[in-house]
Amino acid sequence: MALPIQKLPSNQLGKDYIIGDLHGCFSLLERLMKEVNFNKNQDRLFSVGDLIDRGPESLRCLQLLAEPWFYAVKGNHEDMFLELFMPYLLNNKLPSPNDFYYSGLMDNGGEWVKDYINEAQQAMSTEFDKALELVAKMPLIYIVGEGDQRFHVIHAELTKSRTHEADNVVFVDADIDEFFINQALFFDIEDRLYWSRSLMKSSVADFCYPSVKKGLSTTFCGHTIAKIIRQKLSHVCLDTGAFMSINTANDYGLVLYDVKESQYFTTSYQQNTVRKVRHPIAKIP
Ligand SMILES: [Mn+2]
Repeated sequence: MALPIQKLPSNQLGKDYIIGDLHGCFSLLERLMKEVNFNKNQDRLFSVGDLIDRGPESLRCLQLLAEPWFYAVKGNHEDMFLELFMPYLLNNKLPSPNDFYYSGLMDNGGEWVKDYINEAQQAMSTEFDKALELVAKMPLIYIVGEGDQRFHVIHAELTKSRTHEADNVVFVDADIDEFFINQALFFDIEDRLYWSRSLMKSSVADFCYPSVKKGLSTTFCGHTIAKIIRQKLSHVCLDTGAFMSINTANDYGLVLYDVKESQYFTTSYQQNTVRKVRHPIAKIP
């Protein structure tokens, strides 16, 4: 059983990169990794989760979980995926359209799983089985490094409630250290870790949340799509809508953030080039 909250030392040898929601957009990731000359022997690639659904190569993205340099937290899409496939994982019972979680996954871009059903054998394909086991081991939070090097990787938000109270609205490092010791989150905290948009979504948030929360290290996240990276209460949202760029010529795309150099690389299905943008993260002085 893999631990839900995991700690890693800072990377002394190479670089740490973080990618926004992949949603099956494997070829965009490949392009970005090539551009930065990603070194599989010393660099690390963190993902804010949502590897699957909506884009063209969901299973290929899940296969990244087998790589020793790849670290992804569970997104709400992996959570929905696991809820549907848990009976299969435990008892080899294939999901059926009558299952409680079935339409949830299908309505959210999960039709790709049907390609891997082997009806004759009443089983999923071997490659799917392998990926499913890896998803079941994904953690919810990565705590990386210490002191002013420290950062977190989560899917959505570490919010204390669903409200928009400007004060005391997010957890801080000390709380997260306690989560680590307990290796557990209350159900509602876990739910908001997957689903919350309190900080990133609302226009309300634009005027009431400063970019930094005292006591909370930089917390990379995804889940809420916008055309730009946003920072609120130390949460840095990297979801710039990779899959949205398949059908729209707008400025959506996949972002790969380089922690050490404070810059990001971005590309989309509408362009063959990679753009590099300097983007320092605001910190408490
Ligand atoms: Mn997402």
